[in-house]
Amino acid sequence: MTHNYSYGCTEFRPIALHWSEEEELRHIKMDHRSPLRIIHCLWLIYCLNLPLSGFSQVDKKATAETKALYGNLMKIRSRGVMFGHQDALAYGLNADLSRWIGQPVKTDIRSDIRTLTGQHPAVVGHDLGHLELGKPENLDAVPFDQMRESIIAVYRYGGINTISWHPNNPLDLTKTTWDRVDSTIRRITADRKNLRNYKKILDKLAVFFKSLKGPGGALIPVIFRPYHEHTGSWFWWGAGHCTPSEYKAFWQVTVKHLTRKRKVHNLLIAYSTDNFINEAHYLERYPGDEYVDLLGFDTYHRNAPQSDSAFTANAKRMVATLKKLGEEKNKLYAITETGLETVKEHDWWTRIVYPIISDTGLSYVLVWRNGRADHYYAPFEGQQSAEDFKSFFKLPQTLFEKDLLNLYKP
Ligand code: BMA
Repeated sequence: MTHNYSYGCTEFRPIALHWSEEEELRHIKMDHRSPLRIIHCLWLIYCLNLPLSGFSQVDKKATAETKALYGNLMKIRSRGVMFGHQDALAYGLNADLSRWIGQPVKTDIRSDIRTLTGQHPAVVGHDLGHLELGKPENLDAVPFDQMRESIIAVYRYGGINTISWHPNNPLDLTKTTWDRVDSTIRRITADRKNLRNYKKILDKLAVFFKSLKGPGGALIPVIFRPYHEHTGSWFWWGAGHCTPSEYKAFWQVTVKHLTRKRKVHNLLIAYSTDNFINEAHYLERYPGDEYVDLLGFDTYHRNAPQSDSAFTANAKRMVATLKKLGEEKNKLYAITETGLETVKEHDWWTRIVYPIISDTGLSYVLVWRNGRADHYYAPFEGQQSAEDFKSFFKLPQTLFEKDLLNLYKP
C-alpha cells in the first residue's frame, strides 16, 4: 500500500515536500511514542491544512468544496457508477437526426439523456480546445461563455464537470491537436522562450478555471483531464512523439503552473491513457501520485458486433488494473471516455456496458459527444438503443442527476 499519509503518525511523510537531510534525520531519530513527535505531527497537519483521515488529493490548498468533492467522490462509489456524457447540455440530436443547440438557461435545460430518462447525466464533459487560440468557441463550436453557463448549470443540479483539452500545437498554433510532429514537448520544456509562451497559454486556462463560480460566488470544482490518450500517437503529446520522462516533466510543469503559480485551487487532476496492455504500460508515463487525483482510461468499442466479447474482456481487464492501482494509491478511477459510435447495438447499455462497470468501484463512465448524425455515442429520442438505455438508467448501480446527494458539501 502506498498511501501518501498515515495519521497514526508512524509513517507520516508527505511526498510533495522536500525535506532537508537534517530534517529527515531529525524525523527518523524522533521516538515514535514521544509527546514531542505527536505535537510535531499535529503541527504539520495544521500547517498543511490536512484533514485527519486518509487524504491523497494533489492540491493541498484546494478550495473547501473541491476537497469536499474529492472526499464525497470517494464515498459515493459504494452506491454505484455515475453516468457521464460529453457536451451533454451543449447540443444533441433530435429523432430525425437533426441537431439541437443548447441554451443552458436556469430552468428546463435540455440534454439527450434527460429527454429519455427525465434526468441529466451525473457527469458532464467539456473541452477547452481552442481556448489557447483566444477564440470565443471551442474546436467543436461550443462558445466558451456558453460552456461556462453549462458548467454552472451542472454544478447547480449537483452534477460533476470534467474538462478535457484538445489544444493546438503550442509551438505552431496553426497546427491542430492531431499534429503528429515529434519532439514538441522536449522543445517546449528545454527552451526558455518556448516554455514562457506555453505558460502564457496555461494562463488562459487559469483565467477560465477561475471564472467558474457558483451562485454563492464559490469556485466550482472541476476534474481537469489534460494530455489524454497519450499511449497512442495521434496527438502531439502522444507516445510516439516524446519519451516517458519528457511527458512526465511536461505534466508536472503544467499542473504546478496552474495550481502553484496561478493558484487555481478548484481542480481535481485526471490522468487518462488510451487502451493499455498491462499495469507497467499504464504507469509508463504516470507523472506521480502527487500530480494525479483520478486514474482513467479511454476505450472505444469498434467493429461491433464481431468484437463484442473482445471489447468486454479488454475493458474488464483494464478496469481491474485501475481498481488495483486505485486501491493501492488511494485514488479515484474512472472510464474517462468510451462509446460505440452511433450505438448500433440496441442492447449495448445493459449487455455490454453494465457488466463492465458494475461492482468495480469506478467513479464514472463517460460516453463521447452527440456531435453529428454519423458521430454520436449516447442515445436520444427514437435512437435504436433508447429503450435499453432506460433499463440501464433503472439498474441499481447506475447513478444520474437525482442520485447525487450534495457532493460539494464538506
Ligand atoms: C473527437 C471527435 C472530434 C472532436 C474531438 C474533440 O473524438 O469527436 O470531432 O473535435 O473529439 O472533442
